[in-house]
Amino acid sequence: ATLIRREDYTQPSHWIRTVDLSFDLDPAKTLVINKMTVEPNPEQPGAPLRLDGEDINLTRVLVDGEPVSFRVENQQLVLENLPSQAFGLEIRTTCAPEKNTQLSGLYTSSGGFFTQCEALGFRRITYFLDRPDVMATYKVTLKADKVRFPVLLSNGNLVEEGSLDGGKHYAVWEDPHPKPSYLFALVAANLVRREQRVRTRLGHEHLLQIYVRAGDLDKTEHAMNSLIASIAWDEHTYGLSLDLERFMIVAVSDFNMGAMENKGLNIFNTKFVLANPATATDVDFGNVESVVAHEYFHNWTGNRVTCRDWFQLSLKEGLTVFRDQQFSQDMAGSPSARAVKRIEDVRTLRQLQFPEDAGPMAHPVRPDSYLAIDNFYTATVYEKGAELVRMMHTLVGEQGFRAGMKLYFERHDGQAATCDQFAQAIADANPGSELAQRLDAFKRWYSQAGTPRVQAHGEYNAEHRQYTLRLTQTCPATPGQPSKQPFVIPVAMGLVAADGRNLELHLEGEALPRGKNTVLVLSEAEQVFTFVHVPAEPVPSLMRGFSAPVVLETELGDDALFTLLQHDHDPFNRWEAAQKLALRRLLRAVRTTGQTEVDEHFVVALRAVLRHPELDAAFKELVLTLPSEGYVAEHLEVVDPQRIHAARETMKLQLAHALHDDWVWAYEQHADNGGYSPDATSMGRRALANLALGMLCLDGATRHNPVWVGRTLQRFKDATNMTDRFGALAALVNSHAELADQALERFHAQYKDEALVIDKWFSLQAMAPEKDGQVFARIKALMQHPDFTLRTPNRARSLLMALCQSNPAAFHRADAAGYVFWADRVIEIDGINPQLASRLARAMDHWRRLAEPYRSAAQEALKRVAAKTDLSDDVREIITRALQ
Ligand code: DPP
Ligand code: ZN
Repeated sequence: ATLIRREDYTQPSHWIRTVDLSFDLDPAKTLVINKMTVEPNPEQPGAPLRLDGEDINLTRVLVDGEPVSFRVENQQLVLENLPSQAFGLEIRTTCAPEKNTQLSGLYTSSGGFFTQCEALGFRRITYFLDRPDVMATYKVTLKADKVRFPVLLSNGNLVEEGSLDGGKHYAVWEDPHPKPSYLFALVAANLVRREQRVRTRLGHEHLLQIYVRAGDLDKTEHAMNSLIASIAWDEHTYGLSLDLERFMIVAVSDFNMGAMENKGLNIFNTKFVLANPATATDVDFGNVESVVAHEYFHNWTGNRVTCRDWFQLSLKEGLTVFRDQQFSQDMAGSPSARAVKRIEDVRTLRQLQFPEDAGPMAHPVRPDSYLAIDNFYTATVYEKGAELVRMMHTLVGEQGFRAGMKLYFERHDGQAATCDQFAQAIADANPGSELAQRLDAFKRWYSQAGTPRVQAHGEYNAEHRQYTLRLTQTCPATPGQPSKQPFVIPVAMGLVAADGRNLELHLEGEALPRGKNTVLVLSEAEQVFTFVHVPAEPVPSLMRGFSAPVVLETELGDDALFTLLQHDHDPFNRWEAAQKLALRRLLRAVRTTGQTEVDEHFVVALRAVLRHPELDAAFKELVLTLPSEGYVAEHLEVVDPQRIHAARETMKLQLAHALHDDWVWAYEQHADNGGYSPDATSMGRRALANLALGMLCLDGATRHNPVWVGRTLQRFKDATNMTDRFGALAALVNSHAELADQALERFHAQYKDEALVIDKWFSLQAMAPEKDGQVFARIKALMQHPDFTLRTPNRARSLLMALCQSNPAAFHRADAAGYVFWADRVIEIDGINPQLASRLARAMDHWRRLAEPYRSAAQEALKRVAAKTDLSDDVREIITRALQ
């Protein structure tokens, strides 16, 4: 394997214009006939054609119908002395879908055929120029046994179908839109469907279909509603319409990713399609809505305009995540519900991307090199990439951004484009904007890795009624990038007076005040902003709405944070103030005694939020939830996971006790048992009720007071939807109540045929707060459970990622047993599914910052994996970087 570099990009030697693929589908041996029209690239006359192929058997190569000589080297089919004009190329291969445990290319799941081609799966189906800048139109013929595989699907439109001899049938599909090979898909399986015809604003009719296994049809309504809403939203917001007569979604239970945007035939992990109130929680409903939207939005941002090369992945992913975030905010509705969604998105970014940016896998949003591209489907490319788009949106405004998108499609529709071209289009549509003026500097966000730190220092001059705000920025070194140039950072901000007023913002030298909220642009290492006519010493509210993916190092004392928590106009910064207050106390405990002591002032402030007459329940739930152990660890030079766990558990228990009556009030006010509706308000009420119940159950279990534990068990039994039932079960499990085992058993018996619910059952046990090694022991025992398997990624993740990524106190053990377990599983899974293995491998990214004895033990485990000579490129890349 060799390192692939962005700067080495060259055009392909040939273009493939049309592809006529025919499949004779058999799980053991599938025959693929691939007839292409190929055109030499005039810029590279006479160059040999090197087609990628992996794990397939080549049986025939014809050029313009004649056999030719060829050779296969380094997983490439090499053809020389080809015609200098367009020619026909036919390639026959066979593959064994049932043996394909990697789930990349053509594979079987529950007896059906499915494909996954992004990023490099198409080469596991046929020899091809498997790169996104080679775009062709596809005609696909599928042949399969009629009884076992009654549904035959591929991209585009169905043009023909019928019966064949020997109990087989066939279908022919044509996709009129040229596409890169990674967007190819086929499905042949025994599935049922929900379908609906919709008419769009332009008056066009479309057929929407969702295919699932028999028995899951009653879980498809929410996905269908989400799809219809996505189509309407993209037309309304960006003027982008569905360009196909038919749009299909297929659910499959064995899938590496969340979902895949294949043209007209999205293939989804069941987890992100199936939802009904009885089996899915509110979080699942929200995820289905946003993933359905995400994949649908790719139809324009990804498919119509695709990526020139895989280094440009964020061109489609960052932009599409931004679009699905916007969509979900619009669906949430009220300003407060929008803020809740924003807070959740930022929490995800901080939990996943900030650590990535601070570790061995730190890479720019547009990476410079990779060994395995699958390793770069990261939080940096996706979530930080979305923040880059959001900053552009902030700098040019809503209308300006829409104009920029319009220009982007005018320029690049039908092309394979780059991140540079996207930024250029947004800037060109907004001449004179802050973005256009500083485009080159802004684009450092694409090329420089690391999370910038912004320091703010404010001074109030009472005599001149002036407030000067000094902002400075730095960015830590990352692998291969020892020093950084300043970033262009939009700082949305306001000033809040001690009495709670949000002040008018009047910058020195400007004729008019800017209102109570403005955006400063920090583009130098240090800048000073002076506000005039400031009546009293203010508390600065900076990075409102989290206006840039940076760490704001605040000098604010507790009193200032209490002021923001109580009065800031910006809900994000109210939440942030509470997080900072909690974080500060947790860090103090970790650095000193290990024990937190929550102070009355903090308790009173939290109580005020919890009992606030106007704040939404969803927002309260976020404020009252403590920062995660991982987020606390991010703020420490040396990480002792056990100390962090102890400090956080103590604080949680103290808050459970100190706010006992308030939790009772919150539970009783919000735990209504009415009909289920997945709207933002109802979801918020359930979230707060479940948080309150968890606190009451914890307090009860700890004090051996059976009242609330008993009520929780009753709630678990009586619940009329999965959110409430699972919330009660989680309360029992997380408080280590004696009744938990009985509830777990009952839950398993009740849902044993619902794979996605059983995944939750595993992960709940694997993520329980560790106590005397019980959780780790249970995870090891659960590995032997008859329902457990490493072959289905969702199931494997439900135990292994839950332990290694989400339960630091169970994973990081003084006896190193967690690391031994990790190394064994990485090696074992690498033999089955390298993409899954490399995700698990990343659990050790941060070993260097661990305190002893964890650090040495972790290093030893990494070295043991590194010593294996037959590792996949995927795992090799992660382990090598970690040890570098
Ligand atoms: N299927 C993945 C996504 O939609 C990769 N494109 O993000
Ligand atoms: Zn995507």
